Amino acid sequence: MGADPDGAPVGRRVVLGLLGLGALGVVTGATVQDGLSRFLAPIQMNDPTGLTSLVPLGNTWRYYSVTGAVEPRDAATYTLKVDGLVDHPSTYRLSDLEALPQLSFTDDFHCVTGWHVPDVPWTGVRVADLLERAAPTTDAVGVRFHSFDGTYSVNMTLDQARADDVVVALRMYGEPVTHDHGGPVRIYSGSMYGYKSTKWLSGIEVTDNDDPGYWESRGYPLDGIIDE
Ligand SMILES: Nc1nc2c(c(=O)[nH]1)N[C@H]1C(S)=C(S)[C@@H](COP(=O)(O)O)O[C@H]1N2
Ligand SMILES: [Mo]
Repeated sequence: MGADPDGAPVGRRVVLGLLGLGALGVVTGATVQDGLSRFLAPIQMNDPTGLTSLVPLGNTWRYYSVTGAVEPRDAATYTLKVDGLVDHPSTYRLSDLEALPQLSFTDDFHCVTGWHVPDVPWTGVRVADLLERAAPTTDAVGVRFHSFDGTYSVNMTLDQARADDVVVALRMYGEPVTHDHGGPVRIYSGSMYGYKSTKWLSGIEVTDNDDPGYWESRGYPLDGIIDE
């Protein structure tokens, strides 16, 4: 728990505020609560205690960032690099990504800490398509997703990254991915826990290994597959 600019501890006040809104959600119904949770969620960033996941908000988003506030990138100048062990490295602008075939599907989002959000509509470019265009070399075995937060990364085997439901997501709920959800562009890794879905995506690097990423090197399973 931190302190606000006036020096007052924020932890207790934030938790009590969330409890109040959680109760409001119960009496006013799911639609209002969904709206509230999107408005509310930025204050739930940086929750090293995991305490907010115990608050009875229902099935709503927690907006995570292991690095605190992330400097937003403008959609007009955003670029995504696909490089590493490939024959054809390239840099995509958002408009380049938009011009590629888009896959749309709806899926439940599961964080490994227990919360989930049902029926999230995603639209994006399959990582498999970007890898095919890049043409991995024969010694390529893994993929590392990099974030422009400067810290977060995710490992995957080449096969996992090529799964049908692993996308560079451009849209969420039919709208451009918001900054708090990792826009302009984030990964959505269907069939895997949320920590596999890199926010603020800056690069897809093809590698000769499956070395652990940020959470994987802190004890989360290497593959993150949801088995249920
Ligand atoms: N760059 C970055 N990506 C990230 C994270 C993060 O802290 N930083 N957290 C991961 C975890 S643990 C989860 S559950 C989801 C949460 O996505 P959301 O913040 O859109 O709810 O993002 C994943 N991607
Ligand atoms: Mo998570």
